[in-house]
Amino acid sequence: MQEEILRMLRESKTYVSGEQLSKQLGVSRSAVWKAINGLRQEGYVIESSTNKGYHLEQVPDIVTACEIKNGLTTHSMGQHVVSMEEVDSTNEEAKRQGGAGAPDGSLFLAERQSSGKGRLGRSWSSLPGEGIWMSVLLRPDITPYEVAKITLIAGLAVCRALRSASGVDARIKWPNDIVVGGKKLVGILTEMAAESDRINYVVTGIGINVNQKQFPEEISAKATSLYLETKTPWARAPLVRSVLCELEDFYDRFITEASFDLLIPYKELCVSLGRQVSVQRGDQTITGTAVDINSKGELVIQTKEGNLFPINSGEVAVQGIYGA
Ligand code: BT5
Repeated sequence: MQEEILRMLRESKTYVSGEQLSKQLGVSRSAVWKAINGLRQEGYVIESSTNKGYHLEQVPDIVTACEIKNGLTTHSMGQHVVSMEEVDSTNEEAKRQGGAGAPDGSLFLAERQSSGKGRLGRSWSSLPGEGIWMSVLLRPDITPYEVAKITLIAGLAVCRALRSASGVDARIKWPNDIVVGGKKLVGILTEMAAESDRINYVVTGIGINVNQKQFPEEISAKATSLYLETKTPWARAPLVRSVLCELEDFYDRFITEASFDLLIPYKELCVSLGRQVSVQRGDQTITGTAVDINSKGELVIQTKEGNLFPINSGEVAVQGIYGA
């Protein structure tokens, strides 16, 4: 009922009377009053006047299902939303629910992650309320070898969404970190469950630093947030919607259009190309220039001897970007 009341208050520019709300929803005036108080507790500022009724003055910066779905234009991404106050990791929750049959495009969000995960067992700083900690569950009909492309799609979609929503000069560090001015704004962790050559599901976990004014000391030299880049706070729900729209657009084209070449828009935003890079392969360090991304989505490194090495995973240090 809170959702319905919120919708009616949003649609009305003036006050909506308690009577109107109770009639339309078929509930008592005191039930309306209770629901209004519930919304206030979530942070909505709702003015009430004895004669005129209720008026929505201010919407809080929260990432509840109700806020995400308000104005969401996708057909699949984010149509099923699980929003939590706290969880170990939204990727872990997506995997649990993915295993239990949650639909394609399901979105898992949390205000706080107690064990936010990076790659290779690293941790992801996920302070409450300051960032977007989200995971999208996908059920693509592709082979496990093609999942690397989903990783690229996620990076491209998030990069485009943040560029157009906030104006920051976000770029992609291959395969899917998003950086601004050499610092990390977004981390993406893609995981999958597959049996031999069949994918059960893919989980794309996206961590976006939004309103942090500072970071824990161990990452402060390499992390940045939209707030730090623009000096303004950002409402998170509209950013989530932009990410979902871009993600759906690229993902649908990837799945349905045989001629869609993801690498064209990807390379335009990829900051790794043309730079000096190095990567560890077993006990060998390959150093050279990142010259291309091939059709498998691998980063191609050319050594000074002219040898070409395609890299499909691993930690690539890019000169001029954190960690290098
Ligand atoms: C990543 O790992 O960049 C993937 C991060 C994915 C996070 C999302 S949040 C929603 C979903 N649920 C999860 O549990 N995870 C996903 P990696 O490339 O391994 O980078 C991790 C490293 O980045 C750490 O070792 C730190 O040095 C640094 N780091 C940690 N927190 C950070 C932050 N908030 N901003 C920037 N850098 C951070």
